[in-house]
Amino acid sequence: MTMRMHHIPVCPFSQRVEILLSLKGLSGEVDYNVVDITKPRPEYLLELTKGTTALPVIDVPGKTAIKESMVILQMIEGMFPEPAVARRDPHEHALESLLVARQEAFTISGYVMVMNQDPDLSDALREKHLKLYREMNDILVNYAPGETFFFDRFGWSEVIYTPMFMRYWFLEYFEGFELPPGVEYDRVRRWRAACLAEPHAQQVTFEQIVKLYYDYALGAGNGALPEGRSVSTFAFAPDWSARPMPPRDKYGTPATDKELGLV
Ligand SMILES: N[C@@H](CCC(=O)N[C@@H](CS)C(=O)NCC(=O)O)C(=O)O
Repeated sequence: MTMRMHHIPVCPFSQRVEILLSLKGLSGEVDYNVVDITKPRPEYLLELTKGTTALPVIDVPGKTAIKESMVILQMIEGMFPEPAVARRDPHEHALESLLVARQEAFTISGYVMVMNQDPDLSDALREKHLKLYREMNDILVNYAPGETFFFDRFGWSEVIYTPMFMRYWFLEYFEGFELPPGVEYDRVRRWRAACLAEPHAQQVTFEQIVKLYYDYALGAGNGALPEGRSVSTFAFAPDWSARPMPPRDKYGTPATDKELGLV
C-alpha cells in the first residue's frame, strides 16, 4: 500500500510526518507530492481536504484522506506500531502529552513573532515566546525522566516539536532571538539541542528556512506576495540554494525580487 502525502515545501507539519516515517524505517512507504503554495490549490486536492487549503493531507488508498499533522501522526503510529515512537505505557504517554499539549501555543507564538511588522510590539512578543519556553522547561524538569530527550530517546514529543525548532531559525535570523542564559531555560535548551541534532530530522537546513521564510518576516505568509514583489520566496524556481541570503533587518528597506535572486 503506498500512501500519498500532499504537502508544501519546508512545511513543518509535513516534516513531523516525514520524521515519524523515517524513525519507523518507512520513508519509502509514502509517495510525496509537493504543492506550490504560490498557486491556487488544484481541484483534486480541495476534494481530498473537503475544501480547506492547509496541508499536509495524506491519501490512504481506498479510504478517506486524512489532514491535520497531529491526526496523521496518530494514524501512522497506529498503522505501523513497530518500532513504537509514542510511549506504549498509558501513563508515560500522558507524561509526554503534557508537553505536546503546548505545541499549538508554541507554533502560534513563533509565527506571530516572525510576521509582526510593528517594532513596538516586538519586546512583548519576545517575552510571550520566552514564557512558553519557561513553561516547557518546567514540564521537562517536573515530568521528563530523560536527561536530554523527554525519555531515553528521540520520541513522540520530539517528533512534534523539532520541525518548529527548525522553523524558529527564522527568529534567530530576523529577530535576533536566542534563549537567554539561565537555569529557567537550561532543561529546554538541552532538549532543543538534542532535537536539532537528531539524524532522522535533517530534512531541512538553516539556510533553506531563512531564504524561504523571508516573506513571512515581511508579514506575508502562505505564499502571499509582499508589496512591490512579483515572485514569492516560496516559489520553486530559482531554487533556494542558488539565491543569496536575505537581509536580516526585517524593518529596513525590503529586498527586491532581484536582490533575493528570484528573477
Ligand atoms: N494544523 C495544521 C496546519 C497545517 C498548515 O498550516 N500548513 C501550511 C503549510 S506549513 C499550509 O498549508 N498553508 C497554506 C494554507 O493554509 O492554505 C496541521 O497541523 O497540519
